[in-house]
Amino acid sequence: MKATAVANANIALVKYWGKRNKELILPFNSSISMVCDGLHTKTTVEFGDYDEDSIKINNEELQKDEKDVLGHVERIRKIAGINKKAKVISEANFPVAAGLASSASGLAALTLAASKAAGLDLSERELTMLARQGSGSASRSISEGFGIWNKGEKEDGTDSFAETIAPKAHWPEFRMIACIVSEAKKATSSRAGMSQTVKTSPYYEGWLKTIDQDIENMKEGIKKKDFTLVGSTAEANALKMHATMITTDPSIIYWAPGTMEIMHSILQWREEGLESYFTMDAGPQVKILCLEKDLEEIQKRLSNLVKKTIVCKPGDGARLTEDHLF
Ligand code: 2P0
Repeated sequence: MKATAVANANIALVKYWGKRNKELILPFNSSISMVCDGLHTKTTVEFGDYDEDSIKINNEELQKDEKDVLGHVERIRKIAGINKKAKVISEANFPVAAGLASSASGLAALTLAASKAAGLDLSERELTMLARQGSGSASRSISEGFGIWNKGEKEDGTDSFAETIAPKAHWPEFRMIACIVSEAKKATSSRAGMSQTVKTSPYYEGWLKTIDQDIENMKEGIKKKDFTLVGSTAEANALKMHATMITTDPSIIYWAPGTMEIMHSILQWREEGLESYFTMDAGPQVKILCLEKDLEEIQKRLSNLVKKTIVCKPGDGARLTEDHLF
């Protein structure tokens, strides 16, 4: 009863920010993302004769369980109808809880590994719905390439699943450069932050009103490989989400001075004809969207602005491996 899974992080091009149902994790709006080759979590799960559940993430015992990782293990155990305790070891190859979607890759890998170890054989769609209940964005780390998490309409969440819009081979020239502005853990978690935004931001309704158009533009842009449409839609969408964060009471400002410096530089470079776009999540990191042909020049210019960058292409979905961590 042991299995290991690897799942990549994903970066939203149309963001998820706000839940209509917190227990089942059902979002107010659909979101679109790219699975990031190179930002991954590997997780081994074993159900056995242990006295209690134990979880180690990056060599540290799980302390603050904000995502209720143990609850997610229990959810999977119930579905499988087993009662053995779990040993879970998980390793990410990038900074955790700093706005690089570590929970997405972590919960996606845990969902696949734990369900397999528990003897379940779920379809890809079922896996996305189960991962969603661990962490919303994890639903988008199950399937490969560019994907959509459909918000669904039903109260029971059975139509709120993720699926691939375009496989990774559709647009191999697409790049995302994650600029690590700060490795400090963020002050406001995305779970608490989005709940507070829904409750208090006067702009939240305005955000929701514009999402359907963003989703349509993004789908079309990806389908046609129209980089200008994808980049400009993603950048505007990220700015709208941050406008709702900034106008939350109390205000949530995820940007650091280094974040702004990169944003301004990208705007300047575009004026000069070097096309790239920025997007930011619940943290100070800037993710730059560009095409392979411009990567070298952008990296050269970035070397004066930020010490650490990670370049990702469209990546694989979650997969099982025999290479166990214990
Ligand atoms: C996203 N984020 O679409 C957005 C953009 C952060 C900003 O999904 O409460 O960790 O576990 O469902 O998935 C982060 O939220 O939140 C997130 P929960 P999650 O990528």
